[in-house]
Amino acid sequence: MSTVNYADYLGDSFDPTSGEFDESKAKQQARDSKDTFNILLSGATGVGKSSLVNAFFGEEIVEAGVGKPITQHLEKVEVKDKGLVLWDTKGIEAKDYHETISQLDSELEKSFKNVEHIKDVPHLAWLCIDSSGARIEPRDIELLNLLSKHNVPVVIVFTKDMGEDSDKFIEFATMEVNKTHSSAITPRFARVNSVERRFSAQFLLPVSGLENLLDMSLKSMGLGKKNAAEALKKAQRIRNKVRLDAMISGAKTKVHIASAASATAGASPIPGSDAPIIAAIQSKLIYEINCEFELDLETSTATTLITSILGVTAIAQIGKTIVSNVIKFIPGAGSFVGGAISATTALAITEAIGHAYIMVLENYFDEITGDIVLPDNTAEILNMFKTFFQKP
Ligand SMILES: Nc1nc2c(ncn2[C@@H]2O[C@H](COP(=O)(O)OP(=O)(O)OP(=O)(O)O)[C@@H](O)[C@H]2O)c(=O)[nH]1
Ligand SMILES: [Mg+2]
Repeated sequence: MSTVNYADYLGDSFDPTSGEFDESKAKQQARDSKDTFNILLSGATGVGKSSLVNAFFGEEIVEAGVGKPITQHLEKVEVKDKGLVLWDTKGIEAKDYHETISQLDSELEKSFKNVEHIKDVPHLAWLCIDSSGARIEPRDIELLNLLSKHNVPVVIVFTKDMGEDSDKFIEFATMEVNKTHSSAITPRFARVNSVERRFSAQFLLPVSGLENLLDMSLKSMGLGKKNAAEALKKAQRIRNKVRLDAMISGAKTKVHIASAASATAGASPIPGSDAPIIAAIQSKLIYEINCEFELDLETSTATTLITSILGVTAIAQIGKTIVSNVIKFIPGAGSFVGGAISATTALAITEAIGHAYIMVLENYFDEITGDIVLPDNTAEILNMFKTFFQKP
């Protein structure tokens, strides 16, 4: 683990001269530091791209995002809180689709060249094809070639899957793609039905294939895109246990970084100068954990929680005697010497806060919806936090 200096960690959210902490800047930093999963969506109008995205990432996704037209044929939709960026292509079904493809080509070229925005490249593409279609269109093959040229892994998604009725076309289309497609990257195939459809009182075609699409998408990204794969696990709403594990793991990484940063503050030789810095680091850490768990940072519960949690740990009160009383609850905190918080102590307290807070959030995870649902009663949350925090 590389050690982060506290000044770098806090950036412009902390003013070392006045000792002032800027909450809103820290929140913004926490939001910006969340990894994103960037997915390129392609397919003709009406093929079911939006329905798929909504079913896969949660109902409100398409409306929630802020769309920004990049070119006439490409729109980027950012859903920051979810760590999700959609690149939505438009007009691929038009007769002059070559125009669309060449615009996409130069856009991809640009994004991969721009090293300053290296995070801002598509990690995966879903190329959507309607299962009820009659043939594979040449434009789909051209798109596939284009994506392969830029090393964007592709999952071909057969949408509106009607079970056995779709078998024939999908089998044929898969063969066609494998035959015509000449590239080092082998596309993967998935079939989905993203909208429940009722044919009669007795017969309902359920939503299907989304689990398989998730597994395939994760596989397609391979080892080189670990952060993006973790972001996908957090953003998806298909396997909630996978989502929870990814949120916990992301939050733990944030805890390690913040703990290391607070150790560098604890090592400060000026007595009394370290407490406000450590409190600022811990506040930012709570924001970061909230982001990992996709909790709204602006609710009153979130604000009350932070104040109360840091109140429990007493660092925020700067009273050194209170700190020394708290130390004995913290495993491995070491001794508390001469009024200054040692590097080891600072590290141990920050770790203890982080891990206790993660356990609290895990406790409020709803396995059905995949959301963290906090009670309005912050005292209840705080009591749980205290239990975890003081547990050796
Ligand atoms: N039964 C069923 N209907 C679907 C499915 N996917 C989409 N639809 C329906 O097909 C229509 C078009 O779906 P959209 O998701 O809007 O398609 P789109 O690709 O986003 O379309 P554009 O944004 O116009 O390019 C809607 O009426 C959907 O309800 C599916 O998997 N199964
Ligand atoms: Mg759409």
